[in-house]
Amino acid sequence: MEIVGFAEDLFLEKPTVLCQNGIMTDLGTLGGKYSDATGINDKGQIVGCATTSDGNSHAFLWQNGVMNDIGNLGPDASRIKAINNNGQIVRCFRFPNEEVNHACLCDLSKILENPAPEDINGDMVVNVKDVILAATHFNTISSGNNYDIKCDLNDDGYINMIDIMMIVEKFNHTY
Ligand SMILES: [Ca+2]
Ligand SMILES: [Ca+2]
Repeated sequence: MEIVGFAEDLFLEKPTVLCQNGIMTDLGTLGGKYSDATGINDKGQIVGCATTSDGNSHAFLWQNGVMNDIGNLGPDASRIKAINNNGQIVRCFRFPNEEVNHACLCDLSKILENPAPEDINGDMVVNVKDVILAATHFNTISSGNNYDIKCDLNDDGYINMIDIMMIVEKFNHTY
């Protein structure tokens, strides 16, 4: 049985630990003082969030003894919650001015390939230009005309408000 979570030490620093058969392994952080795991799969891949040396919270993937930074997921409500054996993650996020959490299934390999999918036009900043670009493909499906996979951020074969809101959520983010 494998369990992940954080263990507090005397300095109130909270690195994530992996507990395997009673043995605790410190997974470390991304350079900051805190990390927390939210999911583990049968392959031993672990996802969660950790602070970087500048104090920002980033999502991480831990595998084969190494913690990989997979980017800033935006506001606090945006979190990776789980990972399955196919490397798909459950991501939770909130639309602005809403109290309800939404969840979507995303492909982790795609995030590792392209940590800045919301920057659709590739100019290293997420702004209204990316929203407009996605809006020109609004309400299209993967089997139809005018569909652009770059705009289908949650990869569900349909470009709709969820994809637009995923861009808005990262608004003004620079890479
Ligand atoms: Ca952009
Ligand atoms: Ca979509």
